[in-house]
Amino acid sequence: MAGTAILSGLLAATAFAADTLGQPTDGAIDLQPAAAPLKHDAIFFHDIILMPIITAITLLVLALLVWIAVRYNRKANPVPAKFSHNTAIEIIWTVVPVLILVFIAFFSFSLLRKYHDMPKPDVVVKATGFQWYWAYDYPELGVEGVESRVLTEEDAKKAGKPYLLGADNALVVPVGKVVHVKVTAFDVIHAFALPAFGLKTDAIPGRLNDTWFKAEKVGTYYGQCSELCGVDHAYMPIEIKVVTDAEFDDYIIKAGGKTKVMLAAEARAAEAQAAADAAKAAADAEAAAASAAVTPAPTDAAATATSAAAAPAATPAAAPAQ
Ligand SMILES: [Cu+2]
Repeated sequence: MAGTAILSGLLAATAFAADTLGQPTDGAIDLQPAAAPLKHDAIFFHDIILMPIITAITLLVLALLVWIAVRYNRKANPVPAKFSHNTAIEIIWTVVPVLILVFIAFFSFSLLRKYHDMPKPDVVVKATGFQWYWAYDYPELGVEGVESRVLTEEDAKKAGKPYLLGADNALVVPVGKVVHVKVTAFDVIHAFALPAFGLKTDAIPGRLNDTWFKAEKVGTYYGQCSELCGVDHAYMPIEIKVVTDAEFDDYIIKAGGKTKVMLAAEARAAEAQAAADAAKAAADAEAAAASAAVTPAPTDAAATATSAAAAPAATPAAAPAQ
């Protein structure tokens, strides 16, 4: 009875705790709701593949324990059987777990493949872990060293952000675009993790790890450093702000960078300039060749005459000096 009451109480609590997208919810159980493809796949793997298997095995073992305790206790079964070993049952309890593991491995490896088989990126960001904050770069867009630090409890309250999850500068990315995150660290090992996107990648000094996500909804999403990295490990949150394309372009320009459109226009202009330069050089060369054909070149005889005429004049001038 008490168990049922606790269970129904728990269910009621979870039913009332409407999950907030992108951050943990008080009183909720289960995984944070997904806001990116990898997380949907991870939730499928957890809820549809793993949980039923875990539940079935737990119930089977519990049933076996109860059956043995009831049927074969000293009172119910005063004369125990003397046999040992049973080939058939030993084969079964070896083969069945192997089959279960192979079944799990099939889904597990296909999920792992999705993490590593990254679609072509629209935006590349680099996240560097420091003791104890994150720094973000947009290497292709010319924005570097955006430092992201934890907000004090008071500032977080003012900004309406959860304390220990809210940061002063968020990592800003566009919605519905494939974002590659190059993860590394400056000093010790950190980890770049964000539950709603299904991200968790070690940030290792001297190494560049890759992960990716495609945020499905505009909003603010929170994660934390997830590798014990020192005394302020709990104070280096990860805040990702997902915005529209136009807002993202604004952000990049304000941060001193150039948008993809600007870079493409610059590349086109540089190409046009190079083509114009090449055309001008070709025209110049052609004009030079044409003028060379019209003006007769000095003949060898004329050159000899000139030098012969100059030579006697030079000799007497040089003579008095000797
Ligand atoms: Cu850390």
